[in-house]
Amino acid sequence: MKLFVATHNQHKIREISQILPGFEIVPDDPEGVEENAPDFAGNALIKVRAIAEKHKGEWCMADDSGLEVKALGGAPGVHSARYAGEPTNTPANNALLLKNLEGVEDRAARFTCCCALVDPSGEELVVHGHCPGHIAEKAAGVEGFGYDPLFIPNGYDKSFAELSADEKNAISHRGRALEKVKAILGGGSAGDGSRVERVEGRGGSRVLSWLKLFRVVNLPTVPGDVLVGAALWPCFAGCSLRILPVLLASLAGVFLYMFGLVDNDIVGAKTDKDRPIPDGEISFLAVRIARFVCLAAAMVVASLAKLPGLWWPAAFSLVVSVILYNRTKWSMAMGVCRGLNLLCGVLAANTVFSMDAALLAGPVALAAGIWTLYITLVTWYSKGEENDPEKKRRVGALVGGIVYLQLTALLVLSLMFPQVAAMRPLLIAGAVMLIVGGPGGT
Ligand code: ITT
Repeated sequence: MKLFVATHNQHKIREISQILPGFEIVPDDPEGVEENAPDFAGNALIKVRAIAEKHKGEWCMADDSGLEVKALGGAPGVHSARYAGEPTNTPANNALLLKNLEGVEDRAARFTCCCALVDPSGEELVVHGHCPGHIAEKAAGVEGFGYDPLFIPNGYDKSFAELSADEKNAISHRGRALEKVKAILGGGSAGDGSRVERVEGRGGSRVLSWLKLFRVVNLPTVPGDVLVGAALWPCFAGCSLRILPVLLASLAGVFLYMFGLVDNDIVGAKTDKDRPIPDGEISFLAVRIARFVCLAAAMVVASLAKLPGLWWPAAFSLVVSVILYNRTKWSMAMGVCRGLNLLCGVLAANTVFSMDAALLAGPVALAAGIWTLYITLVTWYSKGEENDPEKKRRVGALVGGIVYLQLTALLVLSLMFPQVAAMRPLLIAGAVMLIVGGPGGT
């Protein structure tokens, strides 16, 4: 497929050709246009519109990119190419950047790439890619172009100019933006469609980034595990359900899950795509603090709820399994996490140990075992889903289906055992949430 690209920058053309190998990249100089928009998207649109006029019925693209340095209030930003004045002079730009950062400790920065596309029908699309990092004290390396010798991406101790082209493209702002372009050109949408930022609908607030980090749609499945576990205890031990500690144990479970999600994104910060850390939407420091806060919040809630002593070793094992899963990606470790979640619920509802309670071991082991197996199989099956939209949809249904399984289990238990009648209002609340919000996705 032919793609006309509005640029006179040969380095960009080389990188675009490397990242989009299956496409015929045709450079076209958008002569005489003035890049005077206040943001990357505006400038990319100015450039692409200038060539789209000439290539009606074809795909056209422009890349507007630049470096944003936190301590300089986002400069050089849209002025990256001409930071030291007209005409573009890379050594002068780099020297000025180093001079402006003399004595500055916080050297955090990010590269941004905005690709504006015009499709054959004339519709305009805009996608972004970011690469967070910091500015080195001095230049290093000879690869790449522009500010590459000064920019050290997060998780690396080498500058962009010291990485090979493949290494840079795998994590760069341009690489990330062009992955989205590839999805658009390949199928008319960016994979699942959600990542296409329509020109008129470009968003992405800080709040949204945090919601994305905590995968908010998935959070409701966690208290469900705890509640099912908690419902098992009174059914078999013969006592009635203590609803408040159980609710607080569910909350502690949610915090432990949030701890796991943040830890997962920290571990995958170098390799993950379209996540708030690699996209530069949330800083490393902020997520490290968030990871600690989530763990501490779980412990505070458990202490306030005065959860029984046995809850603590189960919660500790859960944290260990989470850490293990994030670093090994063993499906079984994820299964064990969710099985332990259920066990935490059982132990939270536990008031006294008695001989009768020993009967509980069988049903609990069975429930936790089934749960561990189900989650292990779903996790194992989900591998590679990011490159397979059909599989992603099926995994979404399997994960979303978890809430229905939990509600059904709770319904059956509450109908069979009067001891858990106290659960019924929760069941109604859960059902209402499902009707209003639908099940969580992947
Ligand atoms: P066109 O407008 O013709 O595409 P340009 O070089 O003027 O070429 P921009 O207006 O988008 O492009 O300015 C981008 C500047 O940002 C570029 O000149 C570099 O100084 C810097 N830059 C962008 N991407 C970069 C990268 O991957 N590595 C190093 N510097 C980069």
